[in-house]
Amino acid sequence: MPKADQGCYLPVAGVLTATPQWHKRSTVHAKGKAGKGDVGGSDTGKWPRKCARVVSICRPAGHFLAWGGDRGQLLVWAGGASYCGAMPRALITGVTGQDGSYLATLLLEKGYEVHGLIRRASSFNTQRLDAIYRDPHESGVRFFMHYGDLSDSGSLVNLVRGLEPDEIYHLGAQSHVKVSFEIPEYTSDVTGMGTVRILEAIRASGVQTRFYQASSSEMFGLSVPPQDEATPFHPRSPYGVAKVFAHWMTINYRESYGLFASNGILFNHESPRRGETFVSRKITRAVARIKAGIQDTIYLGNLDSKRDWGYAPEYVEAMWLMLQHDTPEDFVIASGEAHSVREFALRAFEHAGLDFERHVKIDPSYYRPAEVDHLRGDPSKAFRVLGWKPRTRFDELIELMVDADIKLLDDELSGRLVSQDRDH
Ligand code: NAP
Ligand code: G4F
Repeated sequence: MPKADQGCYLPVAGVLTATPQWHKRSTVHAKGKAGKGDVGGSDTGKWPRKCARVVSICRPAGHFLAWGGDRGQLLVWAGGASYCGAMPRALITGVTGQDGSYLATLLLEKGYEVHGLIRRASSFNTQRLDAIYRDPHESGVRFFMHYGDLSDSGSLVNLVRGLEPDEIYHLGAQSHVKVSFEIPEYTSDVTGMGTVRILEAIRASGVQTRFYQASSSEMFGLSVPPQDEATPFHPRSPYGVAKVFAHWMTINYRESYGLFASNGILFNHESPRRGETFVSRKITRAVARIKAGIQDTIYLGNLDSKRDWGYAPEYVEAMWLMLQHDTPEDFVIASGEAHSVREFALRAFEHAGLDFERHVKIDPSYYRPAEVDHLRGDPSKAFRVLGWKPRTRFDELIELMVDADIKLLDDELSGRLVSQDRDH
């Protein structure tokens, strides 16, 4: 599939000290003054830029477009007298999920052409993408969706081969821990084998791409906090076991075939787009409903487990940074703080002026056969190497989620659109 033309960038005066190899992504070092037409540029007007990544090289050799930048902005250099520009292309599995929808938005803002894998459902499953979806018949569209399934190798091979993406973000999974105890075989297939199917699609097609695997803090399970990249795994659920398998498969393809493949070991991250049956969103939705007088009680399971909670839009920035790094590596992405489910609920009720004790009841059916008691990540490596830092803290996260659910409910009520809760 030909790449969409990104338009014309004016060449920038500068020297590229490394010779990019057209068949491989390379790191180039740029030196010199920013020229006219520079869309990046530093505060001083010089190119301090350590490196940029070559994303597209046009033959004859020597003409290329490089981009990158330490603040995530698009920097463009033209090597040689002329160049052709092709925008970077990304494929996202799980694009309809919480993270996929934020990542698609981020990549579009960065100038990518974005392709998302969606699975067939009997009703629309693309609500989280409403803000970025445009009819593909219109001109200038840069976001596309393709049917496929992580259990279907053929669809994955065809997509990778047909699109030749520069970057693949593999976020698709059966991602609910409690549900994974009820459907362990399916979870292993989609969450574990799904990763192998994509890795094999990359290998079989020979497409030069960078691969991101959505690994999880759930892999640490019983390991004592704080958990970092060197902490041993001890998963406690079929989901956690499947993620450990996928994590090691990603490393294996990196070591065996030289694939640029990185694992992001992300701790819990939430947002107003979080699935309604994860505990954070279940609580903030219930708070909104209790406040509006259409619900009285919320039933929860284990209130004592502790999680390291962050804000999803910031966590997808880390995914992107990992694939812009010079080398494929694994990174823990976390806030570094842990709070109990009880603290989360107390703060959410308090923010809405409601009494936690009056409205929260325990239902043991939400307990898990094996629990992960305490997750707290140490994200020092991501701070140091990627320059990534979380910005939204625990209280702020809860407040923004409660406020968003109150607003959403107001909107639904005014349109008489209140839907039924279907919790697991
Ligand atoms: P999510 O909201 O549950 O989204 C999961 C995505 O996977 C959805 O788009 C879903 O499609 C898709 N999917 C599920 N089964 C599929 C299949 N058989 N074929 C194709 N697509 C399928 O998850 P998330 O919170 O965005 O998390 C993204 C990834 O990060 C997941 O791999 C998750 O395990 C991992 N992770 C999440 C966290 C976190 O705290 N959020 C932390 C660590 C790791 P539908 O919309 O059709 O269901
Ligand atoms: O919100 P949760 O379901 O998230 P959990 O199990 O930590 O998994 C999430 O984070 C992982 C990263 O660590 C991801 F890999 C995974 O995909 C997912 O996004 O549960 C959080 C805690 C658990 O200890 C659970 O037992 O909340 C406790 N909990 C208490 N009552 C409940 C409930 N969880 C849910 N879902 N529903 C309850 O009523």
